[in-house]
Amino acid sequence: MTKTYVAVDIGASSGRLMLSQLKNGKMVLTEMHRFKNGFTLKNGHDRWDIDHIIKEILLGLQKIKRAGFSKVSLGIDTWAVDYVLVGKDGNKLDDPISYRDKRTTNAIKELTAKVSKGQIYQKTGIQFLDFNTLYQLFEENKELLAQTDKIMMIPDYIGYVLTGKAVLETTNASTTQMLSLREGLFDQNLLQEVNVRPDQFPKLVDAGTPLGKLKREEFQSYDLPDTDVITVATHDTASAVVGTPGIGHHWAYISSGTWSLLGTELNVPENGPDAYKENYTNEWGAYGTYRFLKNIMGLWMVQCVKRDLNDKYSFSELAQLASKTKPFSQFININDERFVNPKNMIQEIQAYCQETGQRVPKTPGEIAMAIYSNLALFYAYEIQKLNHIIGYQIDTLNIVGGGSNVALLNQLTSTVAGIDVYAGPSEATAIGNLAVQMITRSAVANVSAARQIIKDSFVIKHFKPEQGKYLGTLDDYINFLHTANRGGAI
Ligand code: LRH
Repeated sequence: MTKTYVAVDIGASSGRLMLSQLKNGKMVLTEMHRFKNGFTLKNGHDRWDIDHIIKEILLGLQKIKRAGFSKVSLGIDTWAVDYVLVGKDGNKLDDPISYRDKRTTNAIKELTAKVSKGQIYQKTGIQFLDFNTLYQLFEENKELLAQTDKIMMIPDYIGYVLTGKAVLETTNASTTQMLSLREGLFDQNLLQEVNVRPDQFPKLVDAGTPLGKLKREEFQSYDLPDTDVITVATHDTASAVVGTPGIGHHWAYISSGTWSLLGTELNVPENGPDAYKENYTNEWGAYGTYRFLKNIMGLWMVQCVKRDLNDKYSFSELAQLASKTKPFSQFININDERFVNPKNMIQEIQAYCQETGQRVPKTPGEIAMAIYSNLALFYAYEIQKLNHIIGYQIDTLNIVGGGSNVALLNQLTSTVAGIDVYAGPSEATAIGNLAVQMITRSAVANVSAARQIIKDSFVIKHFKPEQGKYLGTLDDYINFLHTANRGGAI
């Protein structure tokens, strides 16, 4: 019987259940369920509604069963760093707080007064983002932490609710900035600094470990398929990298969604002085690889603009309006902290342009173009930095994720970076999630075989640099960033 695989892939703005089967050596993908996600203010913090997410997953599984699939394999991936505190009775103590909550604004400064930044980077090789789990735990309510039996990362918690089995999957665990890069275990000193005991985490497991059966008897109000859950690369970015076709010799990727994660796959981590200076990260990838990358603000800015315009325009309408305006009309450091969670993104962008003496974008098209132009420039600058750190030239950029659908952005990126861009698949995260399940079930041999299947199964568009266009713009942008210290990354 043809095996059926389901990816539960949940991002900061939406979640989906994607169903796949291998047919004639190709991956056939069908979206079975999609739902909105987001955080809301509750008990003084921006929180995720985790019960709602789980309800949507069950509804999606019910649709799958009713579509005639009675037995499936399932993997779960979500965004990184956030966690659920689970009490001794096995229930969550509260809804998880979002990494965009303001509680960690000063945490890096406070914690690194005790353990230096250099030491933390030496130990973990993970970039400094003030929302890393390390800083969230540093700011955690101490009473709750004392009542906590287990700290579970979001996808592990979902797996736990579905199966009753608790694990800590390593691709996601590495984003805590608490694992030792060399030993692969929690760093005891860092745990002590945040008042956490090692036994408060479930046991570490690698991507591709079977977890257990869905407890159908506990969810009797739903009509559910017989489901075997596999712990995949539970960090969405790790799944996206598995799901990247890997076209080119020295290829880089951008997993382009709410965030743009730009980097390359390494077999040996790189946490020397240059990587430290540029705040590059060595997140753990599936099958012993490292995701050497940088977080770039990404389509979050467009998502906020869409929201600020009361959803009057779709993403593709915004891109279309943008394409009618002139690119590079203003320079913006899109990684400026002010864009992490502003009250109103449009006003924040306009204020930034005003303060830096630039033309203020006004229409929806101009605002969207300001974001796309500066994303492209930021990507191009990061590729230069990446080349410098790794000591060889990236020759091809694979853009995957929802952002790979924005042809305008792909073309601008290719031109200002002077590099061939391959765009797609847009569902790389779900595809990587499915690929790890297929490898675990021995239906696919390994990641390179999976990447060949991905190349054969999905539309991948090629963008070439437009010769002679926007000459000098990247240099001007870099100069802009370095004037008045505007180059500081978050
Ligand atoms: C992307 C992502 C990214 C993390 C951020 C918290 O969804 O997982 O890799 O840095 O969310």
